[in-house]
Order: sequence, then C-alpha cells, then structure tokens
Amino acid sequence: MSMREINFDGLVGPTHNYSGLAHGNVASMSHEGLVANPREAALQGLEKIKSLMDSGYAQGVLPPQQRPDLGALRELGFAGSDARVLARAADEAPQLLRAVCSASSMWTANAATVTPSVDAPDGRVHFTPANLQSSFHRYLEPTTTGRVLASIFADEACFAHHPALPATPAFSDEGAANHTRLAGEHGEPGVHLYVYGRQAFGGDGIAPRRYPARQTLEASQAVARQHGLGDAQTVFAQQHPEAIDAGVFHNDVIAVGNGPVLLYHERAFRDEQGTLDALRERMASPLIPVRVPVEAVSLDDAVASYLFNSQLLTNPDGTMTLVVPGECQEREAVWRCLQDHLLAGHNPISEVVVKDVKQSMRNGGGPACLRLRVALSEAERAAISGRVLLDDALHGELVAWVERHYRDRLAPADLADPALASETLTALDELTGILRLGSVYPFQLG
Ligand code: SUG
Repeated sequence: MSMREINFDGLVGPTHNYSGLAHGNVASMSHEGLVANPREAALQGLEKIKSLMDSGYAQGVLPPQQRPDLGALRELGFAGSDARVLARAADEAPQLLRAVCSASSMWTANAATVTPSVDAPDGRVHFTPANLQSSFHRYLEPTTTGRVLASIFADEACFAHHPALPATPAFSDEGAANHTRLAGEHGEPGVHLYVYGRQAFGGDGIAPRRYPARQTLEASQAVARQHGLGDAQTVFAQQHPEAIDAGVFHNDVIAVGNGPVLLYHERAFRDEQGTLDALRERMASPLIPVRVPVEAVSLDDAVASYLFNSQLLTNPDGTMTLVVPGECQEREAVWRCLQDHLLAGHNPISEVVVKDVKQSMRNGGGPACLRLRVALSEAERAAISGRVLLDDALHGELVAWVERHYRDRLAPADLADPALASETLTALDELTGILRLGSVYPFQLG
C-alpha cells in the first residue's frame, strides 16, 4: 500500500492581526498592537506550500474560518444589526471583539488529531477536532473545523469523524501539535506519542507555574481511545514544565518527529529516558533520536527561533529535509546547531530549507503550526472531496484571490470596521467555490 503524507496548510484569513490573545505564547504576547499585513501573511503561507509542492511534497489546503464571529458575539448578548453588534463590542468589550476576529484557524496543527488507517482497527482514517477550550478565541474553531474536515474527508468507507472532546479543562485538547506518529516509514504500523502538560485527575501535581499547560493526559487518552489505539501503539509523556514556563505552549515548539526520527530538545520531556524507552519498546523499526542539548540551544533560543517548529519531510531516497523559519538564521547558536549538530550528525536530516513566515511567527506560529499532517493511501487520496490538493492552477487562483480581497494593513482598531466583516464574507464565499467545498460557514448555512 503506498502511503503518503499530505500536509494540509491553513490558509491565513483576511482578519489576521496582532491582538496578544495567547497567554503563554511569547510571540503573541510581545507583538500585541502591531499593525499586521493579512495579505502578506496569506502570500507567505502560499509561497511556502508552493515551493514544497515544487520540491515534490504533497500539499493540501484548509480554508480559514468566518471572522469576525458575529454569532459568538450575539450569543454573548450583543444584539442588533451587524454594524451595531461590532460597535457595541468595540465599545463595551474590546477584548471580546479581538477574540472573535482572530485568524487563529491558520494553525492547522491545532485543528485536529489524525490517525492513519494503517493503525486503526477498522482500517479507516480517524479525525478528532481539537476542542481548543483553553482560550476563547480558539474555542470558536472546532465546530467549523469539524464541518470542513467532514466535507473534505466525506467518504465513510475511508474516513471516521469523532466529536471534539468535552470543552472543559480536564479534557483540554490542542490536537496534532501534541501528537507525533513514529514509524519506520509512513506505510508501517506506527507508535503514537502524545505529549501532555498536566494531569487533570490525580497525578503528582508537578506542572508549570508561570504559564498554562494546554493539553491534559486525560484528553490525549480519550483521543487515542476514540481512534481505537491500544497500549502497544501509544506512549503518553509529560512535557517538561520548565519548557512550558519558557513559552513552549505546545510540544511542537520543542520537538518534531517524522518516520523513525524524533528531533527534540533536552528539556522537551519531563522523563526523557523513560519516553525514549517506551517508544523503543513499541516500535517495529529502530527509533532515531536526535537530541539537542541545552548547551547547544537554550530554551529561550528554541522559543525565539522556533527551531523545533520545523517540518521534517521524507525524501524519496530516505533522507529528510528540515523546513525551518527564517528566525533560525537570526540566532547564531541555532544556526550553528543546524549546521554542526543536525546536518553534520549521524541522522537522516540532509538538508535545511528556510522559509519566511514572519507574519504568522509574530503570533507564535511557525512552519509546522501551519500544517496538519494526514497520511493517506492512494485509494484514500482518491476519496478526498473538494479541490483541496494543491497544484499550479489552484495555487495561482488562491494567490489571485488573496490579492483581490485582502488588506495589506490591519491594526486592532480596524477590527470594528463593518466593511472588514463584509469583505471577509465575500472572500470566503468565493473561496468555497474555488475549493468546491459546499456550504461550511455559518453565513452559508443560514
Ligand atoms: O494558540 N497563537 C496561536 C499559535 C498556535 C501555534 N500552533 C502550534 N504551535 N501548533 C496559539 O497560541 C495568537 C493570536 C493572537 O494573539 O491574536 C494565537 O492564538
């Protein structure tokens, strides 16, 4: 069976802005109030996926969400015309207006957790949208995410969709950003590494003190259960509390795995050796750990550069390419580590590709945050609905669509502009036509 990983990148929405909404995400907190450039943000994302497609990697896209989410404001008691709802929210609760305008669905590593069919007992690909209950602006995503995934992966013979977990702190779930599948190659049965920040029920109480732990053990276990994974296929590891307190709000800011390779920072896991041992015990092929010690890259450098928020991609000859954000070039220790430790080391990483996703990075989203990995067989690829697999024609249409509809300047004060809301609806309505998705947005469902 020819399994292939497809990276589904989130298209950056027209309301991309810097509102400082994410507590514990150092970039988001420090760039609050900056003027954003949504057009540049979307084009940077499209350039990344075009160049990866040109290099032979399979690429898909997921649409942005409807923002501002006026439905959410109405549920919170703001009534009247759309313009009135926006004006009142801007006046009485500006923090709520900012939350309902966030373009955070671009970070599709948080959209869902996905289990390939080769690992699931029923032989289907399983999806659970992340409940993202740890922040209000992200909690608004899962309903539409579930609808979009169900519309693309509609064929019930191939795909199974589960409900998001109960949106309560005990089941706080942030999706694939805390999930890594390791296997000799994509078609081989895999071992699933779930990394959590805290335990809700019981545990020894060791958890971060400064910033919130967004993923719970109980959430990770529930997702594994939904997907039918057993003990022999799963490892649950606690994230190092020090890492979270340094700004590592998801595991994908401190570790990345692909195939048999696990690239990780010394402080990624609370029990480093125990985690590696548990993986080795379960994997059919030898694990290839690539450890970056704290002397080579400090936690602060890791967070500032997003070295570990890289995409690790398999090449046809078995080597791997690491796609890193431009910020890695700006930190000497990180750049040196890439050259001397990673490229020169005994591991399959043979190439480093630098991508500029600065607009997203300023909100704490690197190359790996922007994509959801879905490993599919040929038959499953053929069963995809809609026009979401990237080719030159689709890329060209998406670039033209962004250039037609997106602003090149958006400050938090612009979010109350009713014209922004109507521009966004026009753009999204056109986008569902381009992607042939049918009706997925609240404004289309009536
Ligand atoms: O949830 N930023 C996102 C970044 C998510 C990155 N994803 C992964 N690491 N997989 C977050 O913290 C900031 C939005 C703002 O401030 O407007 C934000 O939500």
